[in-house]
Amino acid sequence: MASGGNPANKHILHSSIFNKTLRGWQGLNCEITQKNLMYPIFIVDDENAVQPIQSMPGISRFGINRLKDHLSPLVEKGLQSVLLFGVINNVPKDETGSNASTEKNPVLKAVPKLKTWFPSLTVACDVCLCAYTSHGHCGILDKDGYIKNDDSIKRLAEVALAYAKAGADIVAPSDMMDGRIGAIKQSLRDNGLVNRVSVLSYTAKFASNLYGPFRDASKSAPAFGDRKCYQLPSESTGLALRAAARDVEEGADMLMVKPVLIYMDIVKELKNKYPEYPMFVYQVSGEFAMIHHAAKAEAVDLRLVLTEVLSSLRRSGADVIITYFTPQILDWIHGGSKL
Ligand code: PB1
Repeated sequence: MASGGNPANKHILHSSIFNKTLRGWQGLNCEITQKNLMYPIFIVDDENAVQPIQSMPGISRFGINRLKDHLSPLVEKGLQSVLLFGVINNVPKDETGSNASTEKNPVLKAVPKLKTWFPSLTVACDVCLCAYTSHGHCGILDKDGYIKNDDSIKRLAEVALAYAKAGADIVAPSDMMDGRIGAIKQSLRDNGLVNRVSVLSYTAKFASNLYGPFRDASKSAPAFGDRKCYQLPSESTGLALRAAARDVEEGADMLMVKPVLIYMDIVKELKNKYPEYPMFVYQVSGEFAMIHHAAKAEAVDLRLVLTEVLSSLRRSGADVIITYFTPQILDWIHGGSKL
């Protein structure tokens, strides 16, 4: 027989998948462990509140006095990182989001407590103005309602610095203003914090229709218009590539694509282009709701479909998945079952 044997033998696939071990070897880079998860949490300014979020079943806003009880069992199951979002009900909102960087911001109160309660937990703070501005946009506006980019990135750097000074390990600007990464890095450098606070850039964040439940949860919907002048068009790969090149140039430590389920092509392209950067993906509120309601309607099995989605995100190049399903996933992992 010519060297190489019968070429038909090369195309037998069943011999690679006839048992669980063999199948497991086909996707070793798709595994999900605690280090691949970041848990988003809403922190509200009513310190004793637990407020279930109607549009995100099973998810609540927590007052600072209820956080320890909620997180302790999750940390015991190996939770390694959280992403904090502030929600203010009793604090005035204004044109520049002043209270994003005052002691009235519940996240600023929560960070030092979390670092004390859970020394091993990595704490990231979302940096944006929309939950603190009267107009609900992510930046500062001029009198005609257009973004004032330079004023916005100056303000965002102030907010990021406040979180850094409070003890945050990571600041994560989700605003999508041009140049905010450089402004935040410079502010951290000027304050002697650039070597111990990481910048997770929401690099390729699209003007998606999948943010509705979050905006309900954080009361951060724009009072008028939309965010299409600063979030990327869903059709654009080029702008995602340009955003990543910009953020890498300005010193981002880690990159992110958001949403993810319908943007995995972008994840793969950015991970291939920047393999030296941890790639985060954000399974946003609308994605959470879609999967939750499909499972509730018994159209899919939650655990099976979520496992398939998560391993697909890893296959596309995601290193860390920001997901509201984190508590369930920790339960499954802690239960010893492979995800
Ligand atoms: O889960 C989600 O939908 C995330 C929404 C996201 C939070 N970073 C933003 C999307 C939006 O409302 O435009 C909030 C913007 N700072």
